[in-house]
Formats: sequence, structure tokens, C-alpha cells
Amino acid sequence: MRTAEIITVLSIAGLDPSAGAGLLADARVFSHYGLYGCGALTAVTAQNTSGVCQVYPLDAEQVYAQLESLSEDIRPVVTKIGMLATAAIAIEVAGFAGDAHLGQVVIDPVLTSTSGAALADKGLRDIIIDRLIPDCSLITPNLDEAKALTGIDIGDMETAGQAARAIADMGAAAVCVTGGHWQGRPTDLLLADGELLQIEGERGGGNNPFHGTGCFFSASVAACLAQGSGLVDSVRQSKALTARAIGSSVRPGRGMNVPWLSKALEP
Ligand code: PXL
Repeated sequence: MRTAEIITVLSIAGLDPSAGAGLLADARVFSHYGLYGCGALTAVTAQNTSGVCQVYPLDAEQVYAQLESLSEDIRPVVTKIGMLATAAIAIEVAGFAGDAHLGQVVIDPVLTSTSGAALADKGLRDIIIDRLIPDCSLITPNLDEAKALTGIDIGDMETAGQAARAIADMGAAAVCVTGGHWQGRPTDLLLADGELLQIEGERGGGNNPFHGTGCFFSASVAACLAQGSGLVDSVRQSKALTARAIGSSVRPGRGMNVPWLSKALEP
């Protein structure tokens, strides 16, 4: 029997049955780090690697019940919050975050899918801003999400910096505006301790679009933080790991590629 201390992390996210994003993708990242990954489900989606067909949010009380029973038993060191689907679910999650049941909180503010489908109801954005951002250690919006949260039209590093500062003003301890959607180099912009830091990356992985890179990156940052790495190190390490996973991505279906780390596929 294994009795060694384990490090526990939690993902609060949706189910993507094709496993490119959401709980299943986060679980892969957590086990890559040797962490004990728990999961609380917020929504069932019907989707494949070509896109989202349907979104079925759970009732808020179903999410509450999952977190309540977990909190009586397992205390995650870090919780990654991904797709919340509805404002009502976000309010329940915020209650647990506020009571420090979730450990450090990393938010990936999922609002729409890569293929453009809405993954959030109308009120979710405001609840993320009012109730979740003030309790988070880090939020990792992509360019679209940073724009949705702030209203700032982001076209360059300066406007990305303005958006990061606006999100920090909402109460986030740190903000990483991820740069995978820039036309040119995929530079991330991290705002921590009032300082803006550009984190460079290389574009790789060919022309086929990707599904789940945002989930991958934020789950990796959550894992690094849970292992005790500092914030800047966690972001740098996760940026590098995401690039590696993009470089060895797989195409499990007929649509988008998925970041992948299997050693079996390494040369
Ligand atoms: O990549 C955002 C995302 C997160 N979580 C779930 C998703 C998606 C995108 O489709 O389905 C469950």
C-alpha cells in the first residue's frame, strides 16, 4: 500500500467527450506531474474534435453537492476553474473559493470554444468579475477572454498590458494574457506584483488548428503551483510544456489537433 504524501489538485470544469479540453484534458496534465487530480463537473457538452454541438449545464445545486462532499474529505492545494457554464454555478463555486476550501485558485475564464460556440450564459462574465477574480491567485485569459472581461480591444502588447492591469484592478493577484492567438509570435503577457513580463514562445505544430491548449496551459500552471513552484516559474514552465505538447500533438479524430505529451510518441 502506498502511504506517501500526495499532492491533490482539483479541476472544476466541463466534460468534453473527445477529451481535448475540460476535465479529461486537465486530468491528463495533472497525472503528467504525478499529482492526484480530482474533478467537479459543471456541464456536459456534446462535441467532437470538429466542434461543440450542445451544452448541457448541470444545476447549480449539483455542482454545490459535488464540492460540498469533496470539501468534507479532500482539500486541494490548488484548484483550476475552467468552464463554469452558468452564473448560478459560478456563484456556488465562488462560495467555496471564498471559504478557502479550494486552496489557491487559478481561473481559465472559459466563455466560448475555439470553434466559436458559446460555453457561458449571459450573466457568467459578471459573476467571474465580481465573485471569482477577487479570490484568485492567477487568471489566464486568452485575447478574446481578456477583451470580454475588460472591453479593451486588444491589438498589441500595449493594449494587452492595459487589459491585464484592468483585470488586476478587479482583484486578481496575477494575470497572464495568453498569446497563442496573436498573428505572429505567441508571446504571453504576465502581470505579477505590478510588473509586466513578456514570456516568449515559438509557434509550432503545423497548420491544423488546436483544441484545448488553454486548458492544458492553465492546468499545468495549477500543477506547478501545487508542487511549490513560484508564479513566474510556473508560468514559464507551463508555457514550455504547452509548446512541447503542441509540438507532439495528436489528431484523435477528423478535426482539430490536441496537445499531447505521451513519451510513446517521442522519437
Ligand atoms: O477550451 C475551452 C473549453 C473548456 N472546457 C470545455 C470545453 C471547451 C471548449 O470547447 O468544451 C469542456
